[in-house]
Amino acid sequence: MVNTAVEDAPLTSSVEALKLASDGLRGDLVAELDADSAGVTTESHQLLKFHGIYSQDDRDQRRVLAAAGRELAHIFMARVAIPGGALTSEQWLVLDRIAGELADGSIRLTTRQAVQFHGVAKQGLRPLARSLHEATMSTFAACGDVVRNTVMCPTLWRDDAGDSARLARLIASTFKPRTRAHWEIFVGGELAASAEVEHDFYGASYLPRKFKIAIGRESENCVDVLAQDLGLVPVEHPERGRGYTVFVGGGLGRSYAQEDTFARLAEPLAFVTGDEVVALITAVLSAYRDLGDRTNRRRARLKYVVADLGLAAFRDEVERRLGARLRAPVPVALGAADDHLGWRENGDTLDLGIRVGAGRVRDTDVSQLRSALREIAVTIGPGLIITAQQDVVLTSIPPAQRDDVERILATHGVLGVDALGAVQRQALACPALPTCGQALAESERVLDGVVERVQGLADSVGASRRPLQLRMTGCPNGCARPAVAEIGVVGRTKTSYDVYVGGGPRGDRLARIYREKVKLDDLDETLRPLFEAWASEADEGEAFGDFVTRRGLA
Ligand code: SRM
Ligand code: SF4
Repeated sequence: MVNTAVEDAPLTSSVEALKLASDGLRGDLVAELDADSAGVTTESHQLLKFHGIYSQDDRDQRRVLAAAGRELAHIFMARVAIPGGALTSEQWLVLDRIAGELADGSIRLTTRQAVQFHGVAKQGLRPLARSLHEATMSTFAACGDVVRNTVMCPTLWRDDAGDSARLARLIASTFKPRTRAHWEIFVGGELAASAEVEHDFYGASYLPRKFKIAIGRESENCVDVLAQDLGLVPVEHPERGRGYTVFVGGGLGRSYAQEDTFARLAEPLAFVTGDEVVALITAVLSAYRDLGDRTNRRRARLKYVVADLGLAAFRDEVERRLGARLRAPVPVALGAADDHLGWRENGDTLDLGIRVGAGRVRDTDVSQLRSALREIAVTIGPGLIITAQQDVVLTSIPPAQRDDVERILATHGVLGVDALGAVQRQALACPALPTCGQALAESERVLDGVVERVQGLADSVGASRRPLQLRMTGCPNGCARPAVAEIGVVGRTKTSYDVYVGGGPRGDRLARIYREKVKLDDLDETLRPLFEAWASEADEGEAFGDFVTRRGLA
């Protein structure tokens, strides 16, 4: 069957059957990639996700093509998993080349520190995978019912005696599926003589759904650690010393079509030492593998298992699988997220965080960020860390080269942090139209206008420079994490959005619905009463989300 609707199959049982019958995620992918057609079947669409690839269509062209009775404009999105978002300049240059030669000319930094390529043709998927492979990168398992890209606060790459950095890499390697299908199919490796045995924690049908892990800092929660299936925060235990408080059961997606779906913050489960983390995650995964809902993909995430069982019963389940009692978690009080922008000292060198609007690195008439980063990578060669705010931090720049970096950015029209408006500085948006098959409304493409509107509102009440978190998505799946933002603008219909307020800079509180079905043209007037009250009545330095929550305005 040719895939015309690129959404998930409504019934999991079909996806579950597909996984079981896929021969280690192989299915018919070889034949499908070899075929002349531009798209793939529904079955291959599902399997490709495990390989980090989404079959999509250009939705800007959908209506015209359908009216003309023509086939959809098939394109593919490929997501590269990058643990903790860390890349070398050499790797960045490979991504840059792929963007130019095989994709739509852009590199899309994601809210999980990964990279996406949009607009890839089917024939480009194998060359793309080979180029990545040569630079020790891959799209494999960046999507699908597996452990996704591990997110980590950028500063943990250098602080924390390297413990968390080692852990991020260990988690990424330990929880990669074992099947060699990706290398056979995309990279041109040998066909495996016999099907390999998958990890115990996956089994042949993998997980009920995706599973997300982040390592965050207590002092500043830039990764939204409570929005994860499993979050880790480095802490000091009074008797056991260094280790992690582990949180479980977070997730932000919701479905309008299913009322018993909801956003949820993760709860503290236990304290573990660094060398106990992998065993604990394995036990959590095994509980999720067996208890997660495999009949309804919309309600299949770990958060529903934890919510339905209750944390205490879930802890019992994990202990049983671990064969040991869990220690009580060390309490964590999360601090406001740092955006990691601007120049920062890093030992004898410097880091520079650069704002990337909606994570889209490309060249436009206004600014040529892609060219600028390419020139910096070639001439200076810093490390790069993608942040969970869709931005990039250039690391380990010798102080003597600071001026060179600034000159390259300025000649390419890339704004320094001081030139950014307060709303612009933190705003996030998901890709939505024209690539996302689930988008109900625009997001990334209208972000600049929405930022301008909300900044104008802040200016008009005298709150110009006060930090403010605005996050926007084209549907309630919540890919830019609006559910924990101070202001969340979430696509409801083609032309209207639900407006949430009251999340906070610490990511420790869910936003609440404020107004439904708001037109973007009315957004500033809809928010005006809250802004006026904030400007005149808030305590010194009180964040917008904290204020509207304290005053019961949300
Ligand atoms: Fe997401 C599905 C983009 C982070 C919740 N997400 C999608 C898909 C693949 C659409 C689809 O299924 O057809 C989007 C691709 C659109 C495109 O054209 O590129 C998409 N999600 C993104 C990215 C690129 C948004 C961004 O602006 O950066 C992020 C990629 C992350 C990565 O690198 O792995 C992204 N998605 C998130 C987050 C935030 C996070 O993880 O920190 C969430 C909310 C947290 C959570 O998972 O609860 C999120 N995405 C979803 C959901 C709802 C899942 C749920 O169980 O509730 C879907 C829908 C689904 O899985 O069926 C979804
Ligand atoms: Fe697509 Fe945005 Fe919805 Fe995510 S939140 S599924 S990117 S429209």
